Formats: sequence, structure tokens, C-alpha cells
Amino acid sequence: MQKAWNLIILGAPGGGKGTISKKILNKFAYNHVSTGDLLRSHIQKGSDLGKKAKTYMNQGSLVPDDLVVDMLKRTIEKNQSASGRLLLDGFPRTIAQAEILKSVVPIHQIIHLDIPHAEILRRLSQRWIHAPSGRVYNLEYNPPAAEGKDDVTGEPLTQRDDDKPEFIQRRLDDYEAMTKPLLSHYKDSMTEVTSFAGTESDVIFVDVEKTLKEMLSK
Ligand code: G5P
Ligand code: MG
Repeated sequence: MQKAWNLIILGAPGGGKGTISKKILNKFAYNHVSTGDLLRSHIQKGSDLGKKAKTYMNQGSLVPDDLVVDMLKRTIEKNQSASGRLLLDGFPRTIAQAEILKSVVPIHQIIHLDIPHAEILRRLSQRWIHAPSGRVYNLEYNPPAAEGKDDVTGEPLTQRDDDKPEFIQRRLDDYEAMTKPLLSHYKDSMTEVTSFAGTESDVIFVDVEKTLKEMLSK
């Protein structure tokens, strides 16, 4: 039986949580749950939750806890019945969310991506996405094969509304004020917190992989 080892990947907006998560999934058995991706898919579908979340997300503000928590609980229930370990991306984002999470599922380790804000500002100005699937591109790091088109469907790529420069700063400020304090919160509760500093996801992942291999083999 595989060892229970649930992860949270935590870092500033644009810090590479989605990018590193994808690399983790290529090497380890995890169920990836990204609250940002789930919310964007609700917006795409035009669900009630999507309509409510859209006004907050488009301006780079956090969606109210009750909406996100309900959505997350339902997703975790589905994932647990499918068995396997969880990789939470973008949740929790506040101490209040972390407190609720405690009663839903145990968390064993925090993977903290520590990326300079200047690098983040540069990356996000070059991010393009295929909104229906959530596939992410970067004009410098992983450009699409054909300019402006999704590699799989050939459909047009768009930029996220919250990647507009006027909203990026708000997201970074919210991260510093509301999400970063989770690092000491988890350290205080004796959860393993491992920080990875740098500017290149490919280099950072080498260390993430090493750390996870060690943890999972103990
Ligand atoms: P999200 O979707 O969780 P953010 O803002 O936390 O959004 P984001 O923007 O998705 O995080 P990321 O996943 O950390 O960023 O980063 P990424 O997409 O992998 O990489 C960013 C870009 O850099 C990409 O273009 C990638 O290709 C490129 N890149 C990666 N590595 C490198 C590299 O080494 N070099 C270079 N040059 N480029 C690289 O949440 C969105 C919104 O949803 C709501 C909020 O409104 C939030 O703002 N929300 C919640 N609200 C309340 N509570 C929650 N728990 C919520 N969760 C989501
Ligand atoms: Mg992401």
C-alpha cells in the first residue's frame, strides 16, 4: 500500500505551482486539486458558483472562504473515493481555510516555492492559457508550437483577466498578507515545511523530486 503523504504546494501567484505540480504528477502518484483551475472551469461552464466567483477573480481578489471551501470539500470527497494522495494547489490561502482543512484531510508536507516578485511579474506578462482545458503557456519558457494557438486543439489562447498588471500587484499583496503567514502556522503545528528558492522551475524541480523521494521512502 502506498504511504499516505498529502501535500500542499504554496507560493505566490505565478510562482510555478501549476508548473511544478505537473512535474510531480509525471513522477509520483498524486491527485492534483487546484482551486484556481476548478473555479475557472466553473466560470467557463457558467455555473452559479462560477458567476459568483468571477467578479472576485477577474480583479485578482480572493473568492470568499465559504464558496471555495464547499467546492474543495466536494472535490476531495470524490478524490478520496478514487483513493490516492492529494496535491493541493492554491488551497489553503488563509489561516481560516487551513483550520477548516484540518477537519477534512491530514496534511503531511508543505512544498513552498520562494520566487522573487520581479521574476513573477516578468513571467505573468508572458503567460497565455487555453481556457477550456487550463493548459498554460509562457512565451519564453514553454511557448505554443503555433503562435497564439493551443497545441492540442488549435483553438485560440487568451490571457487571464487577473494577469493584467493592475491586478497582479493586488494578488502579490494578498499573498504576503494572507497566505504567507501559513508557513509559520504549519511550522508551529509541526507539519513538514520545505522551501525551494530560485527562478527556474526546471532547476527547482530537481530538488523537489529528491525531497519527495526521500519522504515517500521513509
Ligand atoms: P490560482 O489559479 O491559484 P495563483 O494566482 O495563485 O492563481 P497562478 O497564477 O496560477 O497562481 P502558478 O500556478 O503558481 O500561478 O504558476 P504557473 O502557472 O505554474 O506559472 C506562471 C507562469 O510562469 C506560466 O506562464 C508558466 O509557464 C511560467 N513559468 C513557470 N516556470 C517558469 C520558469 O522557470 N521560467 C519562466 N520563464 N517561466 C516559467 O487562483 C486564481 C484566483 O482564484 C481564486 C482567487 O481569486 C485567485 O486570485 N482562488 C481562491 N480564492 C480564495 N481562496 C482560495 N483557496 C482560492 N484559490 C483560488
Ligand atoms: Mg496555477
